Amino acid sequence: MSVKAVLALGSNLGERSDTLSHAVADLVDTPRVRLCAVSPVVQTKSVGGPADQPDYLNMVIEVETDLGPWELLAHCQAVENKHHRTREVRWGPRTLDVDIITYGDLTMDEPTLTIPHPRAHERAFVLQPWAWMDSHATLAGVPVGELAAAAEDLDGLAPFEPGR
Ligand code: PH2
Ligand code: MG
Ligand code: MG
Repeated sequence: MSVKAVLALGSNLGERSDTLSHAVADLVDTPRVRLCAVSPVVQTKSVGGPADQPDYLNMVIEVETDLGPWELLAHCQAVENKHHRTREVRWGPRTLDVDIITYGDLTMDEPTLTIPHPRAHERAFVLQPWAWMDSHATLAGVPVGELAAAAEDLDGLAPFEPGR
């Protein structure tokens, strides 16, 4: 059985754009995770965590997978680790963050994995690229474009233009 899942990627340290491209390739470098759609990359002001962090690049992808949710989490963490992700400060700067946003229609709430992602509904850095990728997408029944328009961090988001 396979399921569609939405994954969010973020990077605010190092060669952010290269890291995101390589991470997408790594995430789908197994027959068990297949790429369905890719969002535009956006540059975003950091939300939460220590002040004065570098801006993020963020994007989302849609995949079709026959990994279970825990297997998919382990897979995302393996890709984070490959890109030298460290976990020192909560919401601190990072080379790569890969979060599971949705996994089919599954809802679950465990200490180390909550699906849908518990803050996705209020984060323009997830919702806006998602809406651009899939104009019909909904989260908890609400169009993601509507959620993006209401998100407090929407002002800090701009399409990423490499080399500018
Ligand atoms: N991720 C966080 C905390 N804050 N801010 C932006 N702009 N983009 C992120 O990906 C992000 C964040 C925790 O994962
Ligand atoms: Mg995150
Ligand atoms: Mg994360």
